[in-house]
Amino acid sequence: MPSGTRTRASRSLPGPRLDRLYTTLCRRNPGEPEFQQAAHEVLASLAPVLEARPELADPGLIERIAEPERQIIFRVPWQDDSGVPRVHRGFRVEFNSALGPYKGGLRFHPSLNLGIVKFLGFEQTFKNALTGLGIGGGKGGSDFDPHGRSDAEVMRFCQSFMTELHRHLGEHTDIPAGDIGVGGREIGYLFGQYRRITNRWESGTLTGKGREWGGSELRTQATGYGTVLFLAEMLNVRGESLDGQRVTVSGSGNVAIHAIEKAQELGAHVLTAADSGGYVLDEKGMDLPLLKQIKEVERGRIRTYADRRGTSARYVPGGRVWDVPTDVALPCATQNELDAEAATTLLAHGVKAVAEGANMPTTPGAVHLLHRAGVAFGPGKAANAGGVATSVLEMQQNATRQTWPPEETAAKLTAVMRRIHHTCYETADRFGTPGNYVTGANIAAFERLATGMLAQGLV
Ligand code: NDP
Ligand code: 2IT
Repeated sequence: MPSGTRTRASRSLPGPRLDRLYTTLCRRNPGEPEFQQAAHEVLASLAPVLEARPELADPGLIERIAEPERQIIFRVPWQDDSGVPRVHRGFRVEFNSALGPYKGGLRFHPSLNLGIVKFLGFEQTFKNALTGLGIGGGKGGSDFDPHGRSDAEVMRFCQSFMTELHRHLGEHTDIPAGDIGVGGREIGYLFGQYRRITNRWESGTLTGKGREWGGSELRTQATGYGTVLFLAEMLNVRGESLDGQRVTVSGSGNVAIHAIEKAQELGAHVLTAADSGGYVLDEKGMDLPLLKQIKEVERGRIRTYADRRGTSARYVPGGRVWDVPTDVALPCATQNELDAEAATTLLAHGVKAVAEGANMPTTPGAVHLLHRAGVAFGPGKAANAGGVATSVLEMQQNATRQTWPPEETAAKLTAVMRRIHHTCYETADRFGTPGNYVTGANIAAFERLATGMLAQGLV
């Protein structure tokens, strides 16, 4: 399991007022280290903007930004293939709707709990604000584990999950999508149940749908592609490109596979992929058709890749891809997977850039080391925003009953990633932290969110 979450006691924020806010937040959200960590990172970025724009420095405002508007927890009863009754817990945290309807993915993973959903919803709120699009933030999911379950079991689970969740959704209210453990198959079952219960073809209520029934071109690829497009922008600022660079990727799910695809398209030599069991290192570069066959078609494990690939690849059980010498690291699996020890190893090998395909995969200690060493670091709320931005393209097509061709969607995705990069870069510069995409992303998102909330009477 990922490690490296720093304890609350080891952190302090600039300024006694922010410090007090953080202390209160920890007291009111006990036992939720990921949520505390995500909130800390944002609060620690805000001092320059609160000083420069006193109209946004209302402590009540920041307190409200850190408090979800609504938290829904529900029972999900279902039956497995042997007829055994099972029960799991469902969550939807509707975090902030100042800028648009709640928008964010659903995660099915046994580790999921309320604190993790809150961290993801909080990150999503800032990510969505940063896109400049009209979407608020939310997140949800369940502690159900789809690994090893039959299609029929996954279907029954999804139907039960939606039987409760549907009453909270709507194209103007709350629009889920996928995340870990939730891909095209699950979105299909969820949408089918939503349609059955409501008797409405309300395609704008879920994104990540199949292209034949309301989905958008490129939504499946968008998060991984977008992460690499953001990375290319960061390298470009430094007079470099991806061509010929060695890249290591963690994970082998939706985000990882499409990050590998885009990185290879731009000339990179991608060396690794991983899952929770270990990683593969392929000296010849990852064979993407083989990887897709194993992970997407067969829903198999990454060790099978080494079995089938031949001598260029080996499987390292229990290992971490960050031990492999690389120019660029792309964490695309889960939170806190790249810790200070891993960052130290990456730096010893001369890493130049890290872009987060996953949400908060890099621990605060690792981010600090990378920044101090001058490595280009793209935080998830900026680098992986291409997924949710393409969800908005899907919603736009649903609202107008249109289907755009792939080139049009691709051009819009490229444009949004460039714009997000520019916003982060320019904001970091403007607030005296040049090259720091973390402060740039947090301040730019905060400015938009705070302005919207204040104008609406802080509700
Ligand atoms: P998938 O379920 O498709 O893939 C997840 C991958 O990460 C799998 O290879 C999985 O391995 C691995 N993984 C999951 N949990 C752990 C863990 N605790 N330790 C080690 N490996 C783990 O999910 P996605 O690719 O969609 O999501 C990956 C990340 O990207 C997440 O952080 C998600 O929040 C983020 N993200 C996703 C977006 C999307 O559009 N899907 C958009 C933006 C961000 P295994 O199969 O062994 O569990
Ligand atoms: O973390 C994320 O941005 C997602 N899981 C995608 C959210 C979305 O609504 O497309």
